[in-house]
Amino acid sequence: MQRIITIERFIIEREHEIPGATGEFSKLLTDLALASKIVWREVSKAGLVDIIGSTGKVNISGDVVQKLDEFANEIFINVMQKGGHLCVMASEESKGLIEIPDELAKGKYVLVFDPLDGSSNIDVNVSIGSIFGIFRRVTTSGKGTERDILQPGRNLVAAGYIVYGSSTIFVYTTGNGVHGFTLDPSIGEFLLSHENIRIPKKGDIYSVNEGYYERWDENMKRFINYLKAEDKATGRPYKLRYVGTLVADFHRTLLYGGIFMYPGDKKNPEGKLRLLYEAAPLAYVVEKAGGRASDGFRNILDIEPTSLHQRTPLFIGSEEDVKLAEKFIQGKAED
Ligand code: P6P
Repeated sequence: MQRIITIERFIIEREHEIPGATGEFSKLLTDLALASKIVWREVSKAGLVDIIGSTGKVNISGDVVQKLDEFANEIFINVMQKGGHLCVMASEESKGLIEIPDELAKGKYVLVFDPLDGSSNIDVNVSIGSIFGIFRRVTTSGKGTERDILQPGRNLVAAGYIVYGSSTIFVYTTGNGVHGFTLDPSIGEFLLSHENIRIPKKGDIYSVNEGYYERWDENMKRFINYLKAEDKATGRPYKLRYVGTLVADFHRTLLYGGIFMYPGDKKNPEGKLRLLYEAAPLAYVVEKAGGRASDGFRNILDIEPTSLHQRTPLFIGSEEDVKLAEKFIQGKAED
């Protein structure tokens, strides 16, 4: 019988691998697992209680806020601020910095997160998810500031995501391998199910919203046409898979290989996805699994954020597929 390891046990056993880590870092990760279990509980019964449907409000991204969005945001803030490990947070659902209340202890870490990604899919029972990234603070004491938040993904010390789907899985890395834990609802525990995930160097699946084809520039169109062309020697045509929830499309890409894309276009030159709490944490995960993430020209992890909610084009997945996308996007590829 395979050894049953809970995420808490796994984190403690691996604590020694993180340079300078104290128990504080492990507790931060286990708090995230707790927060995601509470979100899962509401997401899994969303169809049963009057939590479905929109609040009618609009968040900073201009998306209509679903009640579950607000609930998830409040849960992550509530659970994470009490742990005493953070000096400041930032969330897709919160316009500005999320300060730690004066009466609560502050720590040396910073949390950036998207509490519920894919909220437009909530009402049709399609997988949704949460994304998080953890930095060490750069200021020395007191309340955290924007300087602590606006760090490039290269500075992350941990990142991960949760997919609330046919099963619920918590995937994270602290730089030493990428590990997945599947929730056993009967005991309310995340159990190790995917140790040391490695993304294939090349895949045969592409994931993009082709509905925007006419908005793309010629290089992007050429790349998609290249992937769809018949050529056995290079494993083409690729298959198209697109859920419409970043976390679900990314998780499939991480396990099966291939490439997920949300490019800029004529209407949205920077695309739709957010750098700080969507692209950068997933870029950190994919790189630790042997993959690559780019905005078409630069590694996502090297981009210095200048504002909390700034967007970035995103090409993420198997190293060979992302590098080929970059060649097309930069106009350097032969068809
Ligand atoms: P489109 C969900 O609303 C989201 O923010 C991401 O999870 C997803 O990848 C993207 O938007 C889908 O956007 O324009 O294809 O509907």
